[in-house]
Amino acid sequence: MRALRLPGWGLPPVLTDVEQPAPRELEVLLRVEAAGLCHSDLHVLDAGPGDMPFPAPFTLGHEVAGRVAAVGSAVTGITVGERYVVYGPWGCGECRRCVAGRENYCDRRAELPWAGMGLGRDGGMADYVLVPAARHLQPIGELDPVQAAPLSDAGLTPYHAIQRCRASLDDESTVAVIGVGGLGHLAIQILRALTPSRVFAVDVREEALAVADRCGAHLSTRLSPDTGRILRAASGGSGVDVVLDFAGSQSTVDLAAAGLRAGGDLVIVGNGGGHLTVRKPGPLPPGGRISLPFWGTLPELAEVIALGRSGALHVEVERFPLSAAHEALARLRAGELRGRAVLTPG
Ligand code: FEH
Ligand code: ZN
Ligand code: ZN
Repeated sequence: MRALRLPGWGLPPVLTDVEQPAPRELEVLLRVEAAGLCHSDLHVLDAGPGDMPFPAPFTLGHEVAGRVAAVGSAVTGITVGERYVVYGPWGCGECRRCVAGRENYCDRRAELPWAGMGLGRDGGMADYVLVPAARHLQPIGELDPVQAAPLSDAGLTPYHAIQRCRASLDDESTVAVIGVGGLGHLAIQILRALTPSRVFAVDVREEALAVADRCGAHLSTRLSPDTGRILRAASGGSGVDVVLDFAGSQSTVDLAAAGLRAGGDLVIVGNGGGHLTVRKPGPLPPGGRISLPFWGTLPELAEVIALGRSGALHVEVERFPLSAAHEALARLRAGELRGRAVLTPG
């Protein structure tokens, strides 16, 4: 089978032929129909030896959907030929967090030689992917796998971030979404579907702001030195109640802190490396809370897929055959993609 592999840290990815795995005991083999690209794939490709807490080589791809091709001898409840999306943050499977379906916060994460599917373990930018356990599969029914795959990361990550502050969002609340890419455009849709809050979108690209408008943002504004003032004015002078920063760069973290309302939530999702001094008094308002959410939980993936199947979420997708994976990565790196790039091996 074909697979896009990271052959070693600091080396370019290669599309190569590898042996097709056979599922044993509790494993499930999925024929991949869609594998999304993520900025984290670029972080992995740019990492040098020791930068990531897991070894190379491995096959990339942590945002995957497809049909079950075969099951191991001990698998129950999974139907060959049925379509599923894969929950990607595979944990140890035994600690209290994993047993509760919160494998994204596995208590033994530091001991594991992987961070998840396509992150130290072979992922789904390939013709087939081996899934370690049936619990990692969520049925998608009639949902297009090209829509479902991005929901397992670009959808699940903002959903999880929003769930953590959703209780405070009422019809007088305001939420700023900074970065309207693969995750940001779905964050806007999730906020509009699940909360009465007003949503303000910020990005550097005009075409991304047009996507934000299509996704239901009440205001979309281009990132500039004036953005903090614009957000504060749009929120009636108090500042915004929640900032979801999908870039996590120094400029966006600084903007987020400056535009946050007293008692507000600053949620840093992007891995852009921006940092903030947390001190009293300091750049954050009184009562300000910071969270650094990572991916999402198994139950939340089922909720996101249900939202997708209800028609409440539409993923802006650019499709590429697996053979064009390098072109897709180059377009992602150049910031030229509209929405999410999805490889379709079939
Ligand atoms: C994956 C690996 C490491 C950091 C962040 C991520 C996200 O793309 C997962 O949603
Ligand atoms: Zn990702
Ligand atoms: Zn665990």
